[in-house]
Amino acid sequence: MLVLLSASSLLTFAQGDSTATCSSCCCSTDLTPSGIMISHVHEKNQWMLSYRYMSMSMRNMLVGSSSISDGELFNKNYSMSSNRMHMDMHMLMAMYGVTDKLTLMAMVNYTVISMNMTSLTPVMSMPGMDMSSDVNMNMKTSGLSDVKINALYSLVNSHSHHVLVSGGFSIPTGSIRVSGDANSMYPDHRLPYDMQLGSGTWDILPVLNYIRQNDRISWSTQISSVIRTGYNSVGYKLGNEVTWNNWLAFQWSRLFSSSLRLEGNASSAIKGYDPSFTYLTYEPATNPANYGGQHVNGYIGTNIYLRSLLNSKLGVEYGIPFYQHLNGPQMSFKSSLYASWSVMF
Ligand SMILES: [Cu+2]
Repeated sequence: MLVLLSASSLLTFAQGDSTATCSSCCCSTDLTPSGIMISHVHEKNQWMLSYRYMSMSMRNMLVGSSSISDGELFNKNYSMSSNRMHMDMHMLMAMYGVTDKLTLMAMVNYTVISMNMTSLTPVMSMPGMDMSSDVNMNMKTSGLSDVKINALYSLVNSHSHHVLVSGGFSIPTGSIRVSGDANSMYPDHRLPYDMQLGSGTWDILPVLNYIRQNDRISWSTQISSVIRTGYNSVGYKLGNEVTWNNWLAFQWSRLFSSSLRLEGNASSAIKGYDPSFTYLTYEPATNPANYGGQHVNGYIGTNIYLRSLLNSKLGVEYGIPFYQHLNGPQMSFKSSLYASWSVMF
């Protein structure tokens, strides 16, 4: 059945049907990979709903681009080391075309974060200093994260060129006061910055996006940023961020496309601090200077288009780092996975 479907779609494709569908309905032929949230506007009165799942893994600690051993960490007066961290995000998004040029978008996130930690104890029997890991601990947070609202405006929307600007806000709905439970490593004490669910500040989210669309090949470049407007009620602000995304996608048939994406990101350290950490300096994640840095990630992805099912688009994308230079000691990025499903009506 599937083979028949794709064969028939290849035939329609060969007959030049793709140009007709593209001008009338851009989302279904939008080859944008799963990890890119903002790339298109909708026609007037058109709705899009999507669910997106992101899973991100982090491993081991870096200072700059080099890994740091537990012994070196101990020499820097830290007595805790994080060896792995995992973040799952469930995102629900709605888009609505107010006019053919202006689209509004809202996104709600539910986040689950877990981190494994080891306490460092020197072992004196060895020459130099070796570390034993006698206590392993786990921290977990989950809950609603910051809600994002965006307005997308199409500057150019011709058959082959798409330029849009987007402006938005991140509303501080996610908690910045999550504490550890009674038998965790932070009993009734606030968890480190990276375990909190929100930024605690109103953040500005500008995006400039360009897509070049040919018959079967599309490519895109996008610059986006997160600008923090002030300090949160705890007393700090997360670093500002700028991200540059470039992707290239190939449409094999009306059902199926593949993509390659390169993402560069730079962010600054946390400014200010959480006063409850003043005497808790044994863990790298409680130091505001150990945040931010630069990274370049590469992604490979695929999309499946099921037009008969409410113009569905299914996408999966997987990425690994090519370069990381982190203010640290800070845990490094290991991999991320995106999966998304969107419908249009
Ligand atoms: Cu959309």
